[in-house]
Amino acid sequence: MLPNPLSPQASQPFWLPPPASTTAPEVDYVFSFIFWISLFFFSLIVGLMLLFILRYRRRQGYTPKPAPKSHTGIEIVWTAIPFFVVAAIFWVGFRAYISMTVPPERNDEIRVIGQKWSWLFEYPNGWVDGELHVPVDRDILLTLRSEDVIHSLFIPEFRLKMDVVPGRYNRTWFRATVPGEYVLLCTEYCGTGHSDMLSRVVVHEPGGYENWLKEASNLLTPTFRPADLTDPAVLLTTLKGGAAPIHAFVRDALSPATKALLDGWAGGTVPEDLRKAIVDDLNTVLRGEILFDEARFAGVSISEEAKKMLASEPAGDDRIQLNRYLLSDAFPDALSRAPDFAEAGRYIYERKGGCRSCHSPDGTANVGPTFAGAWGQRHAMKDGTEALVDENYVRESILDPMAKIRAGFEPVMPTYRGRLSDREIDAVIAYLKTLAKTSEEPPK
Ligand code: HEC
Ligand SMILES: [Cu+2]
Repeated sequence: MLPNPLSPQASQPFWLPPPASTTAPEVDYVFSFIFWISLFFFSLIVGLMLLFILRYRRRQGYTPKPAPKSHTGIEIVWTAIPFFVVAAIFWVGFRAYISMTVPPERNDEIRVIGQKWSWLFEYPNGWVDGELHVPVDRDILLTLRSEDVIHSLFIPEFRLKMDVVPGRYNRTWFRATVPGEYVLLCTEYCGTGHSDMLSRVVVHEPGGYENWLKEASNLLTPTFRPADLTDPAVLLTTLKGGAAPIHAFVRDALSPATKALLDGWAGGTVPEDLRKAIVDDLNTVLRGEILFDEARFAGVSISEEAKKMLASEPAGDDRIQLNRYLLSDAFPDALSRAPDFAEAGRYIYERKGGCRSCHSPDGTANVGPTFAGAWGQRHAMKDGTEALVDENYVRESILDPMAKIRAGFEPVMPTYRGRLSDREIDAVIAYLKTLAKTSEEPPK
């Protein structure tokens, strides 16, 4: 009997990345099995060869005796042994192959799209993201297709590898066992940007995946967002002191690092890292990750909605709602009900649209032109004409990239027609506008 590859005693080669899926021990077992058999026969054959070279070398004054022409016994042995060895390798490998290719009946399906040169993951609720997020200990079915050439999805810690072929769907599945972050890459050479075809796998703790998906796909639905924290007056009066008691709770919610930044700020222009730290912290509050208790609000004037919510011991979505009420009480001007289009646009640029793999935000030329400072400029086109980078030009570039080709670049941008909605294109435009700001310009 072969040892069960799933047993804890299954050997774990130290030179492989730590396993993080249920498939990993099976694959590692096959790997070790073949490795040790090969090593055994390698040593045996090379060892005997060296021994025979020494022992039966030609010596002076010695005539070799004639060797037998054939020996049925030996021939049976050297046919039978390899037969059983190869059959055992087949059995071990085939068993692992079957369990890798046949998905369990109950699973969560995520569709994977490979394209030059990025990955897109489509979740059951329709949200498309550039990263693969999955819950721990659940069976995930991946249905893979390609937009252009052959790619191959590889997650080393999961021992998961599947080709992504144009014109057909491939399937594979896995069950992640260790929460954390892993690298996902393309292992089929697919052109200039092949080595940039990297992404992240995030394995969430129980419950984290649902929260992430809800938050991610909420991006363009109107919510409270700290829209105007670039206004120094708002920050000064509300956070640095001398403000109404309601602001104490917001200050409490800031992380120690943010508080330190805030204390070090002497007024005037709000530095970008401080603004970002505050926006990040407040978004944590908005996501309901911080719970405020009723006692804290004694003598503080808050809205009726917030009072009602506080009294009802909110959980889940209600908690998010409560924090929104409280934040809007604290920041009547700094929070808007409108979605933050620029922030959403950055998300589309980095993840959903995968624009980042070709367009840089910082001035470095890539496969495509950089977006830094592009807004409002006149760009030379291949056909000798010029185009102004404005709403219509960007929209046309996204939906019909071949209409105008920028001089000095190849016409390789894929169309996003049917893949980005009008609202999402608006968001990308809002994001491009933020990249146009130069340092001399006063913050809006
Ligand atoms: C595969 C690489 C690639 C991807 C992905 C890509 N682009 Fe492009 N893009 C290009 C190239 C190359 C050009 C220049 C040639 C041309 O004008 O078509 C370009 C041109 C543009 C231009 C005109 C730029 C200028 O300076 O005139 C805009 C705007 C643009 N892309 C927006 C986007 C957006 C938004 C996305 C994501 C939703 C995106 N691109 C994704 C390769 C890409
Ligand atoms: Cu690829």
